[in-house]
Order: sequence, then C-alpha cells, then structure tokens
Amino acid sequence: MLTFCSPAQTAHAPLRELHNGGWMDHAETPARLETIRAALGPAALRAPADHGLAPILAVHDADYVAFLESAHAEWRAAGREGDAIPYTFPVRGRRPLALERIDAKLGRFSYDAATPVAAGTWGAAYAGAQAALSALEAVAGGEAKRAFALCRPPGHHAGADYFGGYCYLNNAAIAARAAAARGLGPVAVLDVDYHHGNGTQDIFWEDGGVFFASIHADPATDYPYYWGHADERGAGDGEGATMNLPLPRGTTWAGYKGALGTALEAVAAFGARTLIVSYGADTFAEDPISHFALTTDDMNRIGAAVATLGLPTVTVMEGGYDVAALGRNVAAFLAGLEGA
Ligand code: OKP
Ligand code: ZN
Repeated sequence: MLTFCSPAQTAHAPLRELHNGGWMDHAETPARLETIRAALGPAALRAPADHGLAPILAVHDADYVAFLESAHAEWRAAGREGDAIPYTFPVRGRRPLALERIDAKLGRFSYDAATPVAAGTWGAAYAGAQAALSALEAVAGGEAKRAFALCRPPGHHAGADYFGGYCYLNNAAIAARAAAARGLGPVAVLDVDYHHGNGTQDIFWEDGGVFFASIHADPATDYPYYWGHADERGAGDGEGATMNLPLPRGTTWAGYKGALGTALEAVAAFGARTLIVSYGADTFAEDPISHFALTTDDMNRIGAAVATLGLPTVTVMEGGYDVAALGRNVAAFLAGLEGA
C-alpha cells in the first residue's frame, strides 16, 4: 500500500515516562517506526510533501501549536536537562491565565505526565502530520484508493489544545478535516487502537460532518479513563455522530468482531464518503501495555472487514508496543485492507 513516512519522525525519542509511580523506558520508541518500515519494504514508501501549518491550525489552536514549537527550547532556557515533562495541571473550570513559566504552560496544554516533550518532538510531530496530509492527498487526487500514513508519534489522544498519551498533533483529525475541506465529506474516523481516541472525539464532539467511532478497552479499567464510555454520543450538531464501543480486557476476535460490525454499519449508515482509520496494533495479545487478545490473523480480519465498506481510506498509525511483532501486525492489517 502506498505509504508516507519521513525520517524526521525518528528524531522524537523521549527517554522515559512516569508509569505506575515509577520511571520506565518510554514505550513509544523510534524502533516502532523502523520495524514497520522494514516489514513493509521500500517499494511503496514515499516521503511526505510539506502542506504547511494551515491544515494543522484547522484542528489545533494557534497558541497550542506555538507552545509545542518552542516548549523544549523554553525548558532548556529554564536551565533544565533532558525531556520536558508536565507535573502540575489546572483542573477543569480554572480561569484562563497568561502563563509565563514553562512548567505552568506544560500543564496547561496537557493532561498526563507520561508524554514528554523532547528535543525532536515538534519536528517529528509536524512531519507525521504531513505524512497524514500526503496520504489524504494521494487518495483525494485519485492516485490511490487507499494510503497509509506511518505516523509517529501517534495522534489520537491529542486534542485541539492538549497533548497526552504519547500524542502531540492529531494526525487522524488533521486528515479528516482536510478531507472535509476538500469536499470529500461526510467523513468518518474509525479508531481501532486499544485505547480510546479521546482527542479525536473532543475535536469532532460538536461536528456533525465527521462521524467518530471507536472500539477500545473499557475506560473503567484502562487509560484514558475520563473518555470513551458507551454513553458519550456527541453534542449539539454532533449529537449522535460519536459512537463508543468499549470492550473488556481479555477480548478475543469472538468478542471484537461484533463491535467492529456495529461500527462499520454505523459508518455506512452515516453516509461517509471518506474513511480515516486510526490503526493501533496494541490490541495484539502480547502487547506490553495493553490487555486484549487479538492475533496477527485478526489484524488481517480487521483490515478485510474495513475494506468491505469500499470507501477511499487513509489509515493513520497510532499505537502498538510489541516491537518484535509490530511490523507483521501492521503488514497483516494493510494486506487485509488491500484484499490480500
Ligand atoms: C497511546 B496509544 C501511565 C500510562 C500511560 C499511556 C498510553 C498511551 C497509549 N501510567 N499510558 O493510544 O497507543
Ligand atoms: Zn493505544
């Protein structure tokens, strides 16, 4: 499958993250991208074109983007070493303030302490967003019916003005908005990462032109906890255009396929003409930070099921942390999507 990926995306390499009260090696590594690239081979791999900041600013607030661009430099200017990590957060309802100190800004624009801003973060996130936009462009221009954006860092936890969950720019949302702006709507985003795509949900919460469907681990037991419950359905113009299908830990294909069928039926009923898939391979049984029990063959089945919609489709890479199996899991999903 036509695949977009930039070398700049490996420059994002945070050292460690806060996990269960201690430090662990950051799970979202450059090796993830390398192993996927190796498994897919060089034949259909292409460097993204630069579509500039405008399509990013169609999703993310300008002050948030400006903050992301300069956060690591401000961290260093404050005399700190290593990666910038937030640790103090304004609870909901706090009044807006003109914040000066880097620590205040880090907390203002994030919601967890497991998502460091490293020296190469902005460049990698920007390049990943360009990969998503280039994949959309290939599909929109009719060059390919389906394309793959090998994004890294992932994006689906990032909201209009916040980072978190290893995500900084919401690649799927950026592609979805660009598709809508190009007159390719209605657009649907199908999120099959293990974790709920809270950023994407928030971005399109009141947008009736973009349907968001997510199959994920029940937020009662799993990150991101505060979003992804079955009764979250959107609001205002977007009421009914959000669908959440939480599943219990231990879910196998037997439990997964029904939810996938429900989501696909809803995408079709919405009348979507363009599909963006947020694909995470962290539903795999051996994933070190996740708790579903899907196999590599199941990844192929997910791809094949999505293909039955027959829609122009951009797949955007999200999570998946079993690096040893990641390449073959992504390849299996894309092969299913291609009808192989
Ligand atoms: C990103 B994606 C803190 C754990 C935080 C963050 C998981 C982010 C997953 N103890 N875990 O959806 O694969
Ligand atoms: Zn995930």
